[in-house]
Amino acid sequence: MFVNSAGRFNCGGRCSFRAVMEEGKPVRLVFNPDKTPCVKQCPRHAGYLDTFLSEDRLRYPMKRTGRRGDGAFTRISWEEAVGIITENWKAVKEQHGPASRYVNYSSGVSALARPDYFAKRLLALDGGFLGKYNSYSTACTAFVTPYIYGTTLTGSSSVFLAQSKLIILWGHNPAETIFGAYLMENLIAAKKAGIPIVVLDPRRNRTVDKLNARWIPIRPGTDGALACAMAYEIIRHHHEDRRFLDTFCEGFDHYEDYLAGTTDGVPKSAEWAQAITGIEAETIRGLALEYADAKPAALLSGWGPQRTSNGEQGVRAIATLCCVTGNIGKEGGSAGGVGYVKGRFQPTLHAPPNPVTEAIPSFTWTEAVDRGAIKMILNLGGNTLVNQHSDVNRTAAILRDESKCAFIVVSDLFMTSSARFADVLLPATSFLETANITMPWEEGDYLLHTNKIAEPVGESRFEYDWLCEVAHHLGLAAAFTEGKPSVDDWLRSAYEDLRTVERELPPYETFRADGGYFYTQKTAHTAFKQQIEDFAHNPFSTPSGKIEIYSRRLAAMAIPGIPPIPAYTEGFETIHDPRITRYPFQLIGWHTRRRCHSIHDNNPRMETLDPQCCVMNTEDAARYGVQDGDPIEVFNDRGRIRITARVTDGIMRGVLAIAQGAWWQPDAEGIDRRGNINTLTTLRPTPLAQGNPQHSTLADIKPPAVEAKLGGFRQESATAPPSGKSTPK
Ligand SMILES: Nc1nc2c(c(=O)[nH]1)N[C@H]1C(S)=C(S)[C@@H](COP(=O)(O)OP(=O)(O)OC[C@H]3O[C@@H](n4cnc5c(=O)[nH]c(N)nc54)[C@H](O)[C@@H]3O)O[C@H]1N2
Ligand SMILES: Nc1nc2c(c(=O)[nH]1)N[C@H]1C(S)=C(S)[C@@H](COP(=O)(O)OP(=O)(O)OC[C@H]3O[C@@H](n4cnc5c(=O)[nH]c(N)nc54)[C@H](O)[C@@H]3O)O[C@H]1N2
Ligand SMILES: [Mo]
Repeated sequence: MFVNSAGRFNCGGRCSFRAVMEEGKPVRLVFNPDKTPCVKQCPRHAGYLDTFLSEDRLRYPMKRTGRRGDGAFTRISWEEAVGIITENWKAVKEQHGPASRYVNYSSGVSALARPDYFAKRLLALDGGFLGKYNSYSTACTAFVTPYIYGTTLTGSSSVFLAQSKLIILWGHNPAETIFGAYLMENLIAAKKAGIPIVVLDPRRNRTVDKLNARWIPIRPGTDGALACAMAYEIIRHHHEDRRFLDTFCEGFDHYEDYLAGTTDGVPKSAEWAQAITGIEAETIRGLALEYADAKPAALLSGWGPQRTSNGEQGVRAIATLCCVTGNIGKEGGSAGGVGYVKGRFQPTLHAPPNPVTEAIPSFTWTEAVDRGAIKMILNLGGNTLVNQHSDVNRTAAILRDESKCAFIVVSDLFMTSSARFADVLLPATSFLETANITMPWEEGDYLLHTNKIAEPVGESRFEYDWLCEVAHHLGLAAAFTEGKPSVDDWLRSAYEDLRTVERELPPYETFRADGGYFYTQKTAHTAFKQQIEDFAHNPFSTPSGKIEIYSRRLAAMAIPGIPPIPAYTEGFETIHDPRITRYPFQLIGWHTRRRCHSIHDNNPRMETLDPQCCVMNTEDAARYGVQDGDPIEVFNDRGRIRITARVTDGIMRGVLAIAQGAWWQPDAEGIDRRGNINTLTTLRPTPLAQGNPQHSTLADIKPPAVEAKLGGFRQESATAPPSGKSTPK
């Protein structure tokens, strides 16, 4: 017996598979790399059954017994859980108003029927909730890209990489981050065809090895300086595309003055950038001219460089470099920016209007709790309540204060660090246990259907089911459900709507039975092709109708650190921060292939692929007397981590790296024993987007000798349950 189904995680891709069933249970999942090639790069799908059917699953609703965050809970019935939620839901609205209710960012259910969608739907019908904008993924780049291009759809289909003469992967690691089901396939094909590939990253990332690419290490947070210097050198050598700049760009002359040093007396030369980026001036000049002369050339940016304290400016400078070389709107070229690709129509569920118009940047919710603006949090299918947010010690302290946030609901599969901060903790069904529809990242001519292939674990329920009961108690059942008693009804209805525009789609029953649909007609899109080929009829969607190198809108905002041109501005927590004397390392993170964010951290099979560690440079390690495999402490004034050192030449001197997503497991002293990087990151937002600058973090390490005196070393294994986990009674 087989059932066709699909993964629905925020993993960079989307996989279709066939579950082999025995006695009504999935025993094996068979993937089809011809259909969703991302499975060739992704080891995580091999861990789906282990992770999601693990003994660690939450099995019944619980309520908190001890202090918030201590992790002591007692078992309750669903009826009681729904009763407590309804009571607090109403009380918070009466005492603090609807705008004090907040649904936290979450990506555990990356599909059409999302728990947070249904929660916001019910809140909107019940007077409203505090809205949010921006994500943890692309806060800086998605916010600033429209200032340049008037849209976030600046990406092109990766199939056109075959036409590139040079590919630059800028802070990009698709061998691990996937970034759409086809990208790595097309990069591998490009490499085989002899197209040179360069990777700019403080770490020698897996993509460098996978593609046998040229690695140029760059100091974290200095990408904007490199882009400025490349533009300067290209112009100085007269290799720029002047016609492109004159025709399509607004205010380039201001930027050119800045590059030449007319305004501040400092030419933004390769030598200038060498001191900032740590890259030899000759290398910078060489790369600049190589990029300018390879026509077309694709400069693809990952989102690592924009998760920094000056992330917005870096994005602007890199996009400008694409203008300087005239690579925009051309097959095999690229435009920079956030890089979302215009794709097919997707199914949607229409949200009722939120009567509350106030919204916060999603990263700043802790600040809103701290000033008393948020009194109820629904954290459904996400771990950003603690683990994936920044400065988890400060976050935990804010959450522990019950005079601030009065009520927290968490719905998850596991006792995560976020789950431990719930007042009511609900067991959710996993993707094996509920149907859904899921869409590929960016490009992809397919749509997948996740089918139910296992019975719900314990008493677990999909969030829609209990929200319907809350709706009933609020007297809003009819409006909330619109006559659709189950999630399947919502899926079918959205699918039928989609079929009116995507006419190739089969009937719903066929789509569901096949686990999705792969369109026979393939799409391929080059961003801004129309603008470049027929500008008179297709202006850019900016106020000037051109690509805005100089932005009047940003000039009017006059935000410190955000000048009107893409000048290099240094953010906070850089090597020029006075705290560098105490915390001499720049700490960055990355998205490891062993996890999807925090998912699979409790899967020991995945741990063997990429054991949680702190990567450091050989020379730095020698100075500190650290050897590969030594236990070390990584710390700053926000927190401490005990972790194993991994010593290598594959990272710049002065830089440490810890993969994001490990489960925060503080011991009695508050020292994290598992290696959650957010123990050390800051809550201070970036200047314009108010986004998460998690790669701008200063830290120091303590070598093993000091560590031994501190009382020995113990790093939690991947299998250990988080401390504080209590067996519900
Ligand atoms: N395996 C796996 N894949 C995933 C995910 C996952 O959790 N696991 N998550 C998915 C999601 S939701 C997202 S948003 C994406 C994230 O995708 P990205 O944000 O692109 O991924 P990161 O690994 O954070 O960063 C990419 C690279 O940037 C480097 N980097 C860090 N700081 C800097 C810097 O200042 N300058 C430069 N030049 N490079 C820097 C890192 O070393 C890393 O190799 O990945 C998606 N894919
Ligand atoms: N330092 C640092 N922090 C980061 C990042 C970084 O690069 N560096 N990356 C950021 C990015 S790009 C993102 S997108 C965020 C991701 O942040 P989150 O969206 O919080 O991602 P996860 O940690 O995967 O959390 C998903 C949760 O959903 C649960 N879950 C899985 N399946 C289901 C289900 O079917 N139902 C329910 N109810 N729950 C389910 C999982 O157990 C897990 O606890 O993290 C951000 N945090
Ligand atoms: Mo993300």
